[in-house]
Amino acid sequence: MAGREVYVYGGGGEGGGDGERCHAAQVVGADGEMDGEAMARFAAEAGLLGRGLSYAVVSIVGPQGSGKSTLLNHLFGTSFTEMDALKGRSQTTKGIWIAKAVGIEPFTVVMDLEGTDGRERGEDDTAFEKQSSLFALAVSDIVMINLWCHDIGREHAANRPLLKTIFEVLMRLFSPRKTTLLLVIRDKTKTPLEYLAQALKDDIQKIWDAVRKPEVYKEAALSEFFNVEVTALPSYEEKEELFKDEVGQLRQRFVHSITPGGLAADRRGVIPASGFCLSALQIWKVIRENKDLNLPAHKIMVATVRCEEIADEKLKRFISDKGWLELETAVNSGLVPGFGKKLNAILDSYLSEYDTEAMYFDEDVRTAKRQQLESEILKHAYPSFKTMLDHLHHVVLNKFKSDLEQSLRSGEGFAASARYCEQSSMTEFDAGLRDALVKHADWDTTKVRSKLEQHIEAHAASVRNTKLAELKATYEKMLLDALAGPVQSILETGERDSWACIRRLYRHETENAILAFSASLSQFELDQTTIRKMVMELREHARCIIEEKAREEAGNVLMRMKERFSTVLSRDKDSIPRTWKGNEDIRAITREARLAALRLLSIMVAIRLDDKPDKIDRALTTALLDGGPLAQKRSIEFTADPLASSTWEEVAPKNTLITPVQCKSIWRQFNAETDYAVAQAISMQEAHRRSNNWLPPAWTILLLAILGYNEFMFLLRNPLYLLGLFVAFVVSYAVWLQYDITAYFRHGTLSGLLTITSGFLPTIIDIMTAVINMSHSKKSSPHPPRHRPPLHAQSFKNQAQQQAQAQYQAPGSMPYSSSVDSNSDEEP
Ligand SMILES: Nc1nc2c(ncn2[C@@H]2O[C@H](COP(=O)(O)OP(=O)(O)O)[C@@H](O)[C@H]2O)c(=O)[nH]1
Ligand SMILES: [Mg+2]
Repeated sequence: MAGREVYVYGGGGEGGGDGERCHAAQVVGADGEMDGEAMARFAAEAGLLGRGLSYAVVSIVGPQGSGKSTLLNHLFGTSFTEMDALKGRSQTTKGIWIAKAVGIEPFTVVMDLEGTDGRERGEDDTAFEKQSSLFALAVSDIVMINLWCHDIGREHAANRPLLKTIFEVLMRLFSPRKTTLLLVIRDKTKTPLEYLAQALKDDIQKIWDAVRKPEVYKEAALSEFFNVEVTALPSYEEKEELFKDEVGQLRQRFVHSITPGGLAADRRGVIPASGFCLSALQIWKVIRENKDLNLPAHKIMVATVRCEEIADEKLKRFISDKGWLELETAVNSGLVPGFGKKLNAILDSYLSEYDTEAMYFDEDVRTAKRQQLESEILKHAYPSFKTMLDHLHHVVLNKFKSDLEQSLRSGEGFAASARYCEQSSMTEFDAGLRDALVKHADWDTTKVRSKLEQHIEAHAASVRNTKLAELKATYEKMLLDALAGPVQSILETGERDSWACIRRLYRHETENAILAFSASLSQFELDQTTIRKMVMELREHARCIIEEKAREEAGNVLMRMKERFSTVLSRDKDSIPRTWKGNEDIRAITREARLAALRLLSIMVAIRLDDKPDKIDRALTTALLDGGPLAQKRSIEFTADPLASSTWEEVAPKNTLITPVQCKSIWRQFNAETDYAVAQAISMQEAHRRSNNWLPPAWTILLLAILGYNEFMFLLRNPLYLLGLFVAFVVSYAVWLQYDITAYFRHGTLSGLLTITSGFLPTIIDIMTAVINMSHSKKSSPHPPRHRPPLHAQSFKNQAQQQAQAQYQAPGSMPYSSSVDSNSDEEP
């Protein structure tokens, strides 16, 4: 259907407004289709949409050509097409027309319906007549029924089937709205109106009673559905002026028709103006499909659709709202103070717009759709809120970190600082949260909050661990400084009470450290188990330091033993180096030196931090020092060697540094490497003794002098013998110079003499050659070169080599891989 719109400017007729524009449109065409667009355009342009409930709908039904359009145009200033009086009663209006009443408050929608008597369309069109009548009843507050005065009381007048039709279709509206039926008697006669009205009302009652009604309305009174009003007008054609006059009066009844006492005051179930078009469209659709029209359900439907439309429009406008877009952008780049308030303001403005527009729709529907709108807007805003929370999380966590650092730097205790900083951070977070929250949003922030708490706690824990590690390291270092040096020194001295000293030192230093450590720990407010564990670890660490030191010293035990041995051997009690003069008891000194070395070994064999007495010292002395070859022989026979074991009886394996068998091996090596020093001492003593005895005893010299006096004098008196004596002296002196005579005689007179004799002839030849050379060339040196280095120099070199070799061998690896001569453990 091609909708046609008519714009008429009022001013024609008495009812015409002063220049107000009259909007009109044909909404149902001859094809019976409703033009929704034309309807919507009319509503928008005429300004119906914003009227809420303050608008009224008036329609008119009646026989074709009964002057309906004429009446409407005169009443409302509209311009519905009227039939040309000269052409007679032929159809003019087709379908349904709609227009705005000019100059009438409230907004009044006027509907002109196609003729309803079917004179030209025949019976087939009854359906359309019924449909349009039903439509008029469903959407109008006031339905005017046009009647010819002369038809009143006539059994077969045109109005009877019309009224019957109206009442019948009315039954198809469930719970219909209370409509005002204004019966307009046209071409009134002189019969008084009261009489006519009564006759009409009786007539209507009769028709009402005769109408087939559904069960629910069986007993229903006419007044439940209709306000019946009657009015009469003079003939427009014959008494035009009078007609206009009375129409003018009638018009006044349409002014404020919806206020109490007005023509349509009793109306019910009004659709808000913005839903009018939709409602009309839907009603027409239902009627056309010949379905029953459930007005209350229809009302809900209209409310639902309209509220949804309004809500959608608000949501769209919110999404593109300038303020919101700015807020959204700002949030992306950081924390926005007053986020919640700002968002709230924008949200509220759209919600209140919604409220205004949806005000007259069904409350339940309206509220539900409002909530939907709100939650949609909040859903749209949620990512920004989430970003805000992320910022807040970040800011607060950073604040916590810097606060904690500052507080710790200013010397506050850790636990107190962490607690205080966490509290203040969480307070700040909560404040930020309140600032960012939107009034009605049920956004769950507990997860974010607990996540922040977790992060704060994790950071605090990591700082605490670092601080604890630092503290632990400090005390460990302190213990290392306090224990390592002294322990080494005590072990080096190797006194009998070395371990007692170490124990005292260990206890004293450890207790001191633990006392201070515990005091430092108190600021962390740790639980007792943790404190106990940490203290135990520190104690254990102190123990480890000592054990490590002891192990290190045990590794050097052989070297230390040899040092100790050579110290005791080579120095006397006053630490003065010994000169082996021959009267020393080398055996006793050696034993003493070995005993000292053995004590050192016995100290090194085990860690004795537990104050348990042991017999290691005695076992070692018995087995190694006192036992000797005899004891060993016995041990082989009876396998009762106390050192033939890899554990010490009283010592736990973990505390063992040197096992008994290792001790044996070390002792063997020790002996092998110290034997030479003893042998040297002995030979030095002997040499010293001999060096003092290489001349014959004094009494022999005296005897020789007495007995050989004559021969001696004879030699001195004979010059030839004197010369011979002189030559012999010169030769002897040369030989003395050439040899270290005392060294030869150190090993006995006979061997000295033999050595000298064997070298005598070559020496004489050498001397002769030298004398000859000297006489030939005076450039020659007067002293012949020494051929051999002194004997003792070689022996020292030997000893040094042996010592160096020993130092590479740790006791742990020594016993079985030792290169010690298996015979060297025999006591010299
Ligand atoms: N007798 C009489 N004729 C009228 C009256 N009003 C209008 N008419 C005439 O009736 C004819 C049909 O009028 P119209 O308004 O087009 O009737 P509608 O078809 O019901 O809209 C026109 O020729 C009018 O001049 C009236 O009050 N009395
Ligand atoms: Mg007409």
